[in-house]
Amino acid sequence: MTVDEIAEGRRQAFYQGIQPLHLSPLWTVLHAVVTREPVVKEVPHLWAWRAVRPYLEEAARLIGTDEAERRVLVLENPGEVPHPAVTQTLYAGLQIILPGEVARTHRHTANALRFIVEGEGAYTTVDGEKTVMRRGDFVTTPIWSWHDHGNSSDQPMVWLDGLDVPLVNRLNGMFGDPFPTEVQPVTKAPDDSWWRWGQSLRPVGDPPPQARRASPIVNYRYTVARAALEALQRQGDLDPWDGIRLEYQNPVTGGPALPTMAAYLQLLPRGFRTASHRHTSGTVYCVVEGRGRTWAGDVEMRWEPNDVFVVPAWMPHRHEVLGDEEAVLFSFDDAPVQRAFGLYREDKE
Ligand code: GTQ
Repeated sequence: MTVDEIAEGRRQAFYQGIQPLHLSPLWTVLHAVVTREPVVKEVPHLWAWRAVRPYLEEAARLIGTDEAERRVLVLENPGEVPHPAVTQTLYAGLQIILPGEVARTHRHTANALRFIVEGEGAYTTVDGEKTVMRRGDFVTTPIWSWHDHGNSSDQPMVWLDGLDVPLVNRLNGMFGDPFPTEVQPVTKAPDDSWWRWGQSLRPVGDPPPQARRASPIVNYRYTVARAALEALQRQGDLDPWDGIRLEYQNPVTGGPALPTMAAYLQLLPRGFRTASHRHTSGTVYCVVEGRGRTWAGDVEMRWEPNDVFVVPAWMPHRHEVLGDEEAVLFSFDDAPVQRAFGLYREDKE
C-alpha cells in the first residue's frame, strides 16, 4: 500500500465514523455545492395543445369538480425537480371546468395566476370580486385570497394555472383552508379592482391594498394588453431579445403582479428572430397567437396557439416567428424572488 492509499483509507474510516453522528465532510462535495454557475435540473419541454386537449376532455368525463376540487392536468417537467413542478420553483397546470360546474372556494399561501386558453364566460371570484373571463385574460389570485371558479357559460373553459407551489413548499410556507360554503359571497361590483386601480386613477382615501404585496387587480383584460402591444409595435421599438414585452404591473408598487411571480405579454412581429440570452429565472410560456419555434439550449420547440412550453433557468434561448402572422406569447417567471434576494442575472449574446 502506498502512503496515499493509507491516508485515503484513514479518511474513509473517519467519514464512516462520523456518519452516525450525522456529520459529513464538506471538502468532498464543496465543488458540487458552490458551483461556478447554477446547476439547473429542469429541462425544456413543450406541451402541445393538440395532444393535451383530448385528455382534458377525458378528465372531465372521469371526474367532476365536486370530487376533484380542481380538475387540473399538471404540466410535469421531465427533469429532476420536486414534483408537481414545471421548474424548480414554479408549478403549471391546465384546468378545465364544464358548464354548470363549480370549483369550490378555498385559499392558500401559494400565489396563483390564470391565463385563459379556451372559452368565454366562466368566472373566478377573488375575495368577493367576481370576474367573468375571456380568452387571453390574465387573472391574479394572490396569497391567502379566497377564490372559487364557476362556469355559467354553455362551453367548457380551459386555463393555464401558474403557482409558486414548489417554492412555497421548499420554504415550509404552505397553509390552506376551505371556505365554509362552496361559492363565496360576491361583495363587490364586477371587476371592481380594475376600475379602482387599473386606469392610472386611484380612489382618494382608499388605502392601497399593500399588505399582500400583490397587485390589487384581479383581471387584466387581453383586449387592453393586446392594444398596448399594437401601439408599441407601431412605434417600432423592438428589443432584440424580447421583441415587445410588457409586464403586468402592480399599479400600487410598479412591481410584479404577484410577490413571487411576474407575468408578461409579448409580441414578436411577423418573421422576427430574437437574439439569444439567458437569465436566472425559469420561464413558462403560453402561445396566444401565431406560430414559431424557440430554442432552449439544443432543444427546438415548435409552437402554435395554446401550446405551453418551459425555458429552464440560465439556459440560452431565442425565438423565431414562422408563417405570415405575428406572434403573441404570454409568460410568467420567478424573477421577483430572484431580484428580492439579489440573485437575478442576465447574460446577453
Ligand atoms: O384553481 O385554486 O392548478 O388551488 C392548483 C391549486 C389550481 C386553483 C391549481 C389550486 C388551483
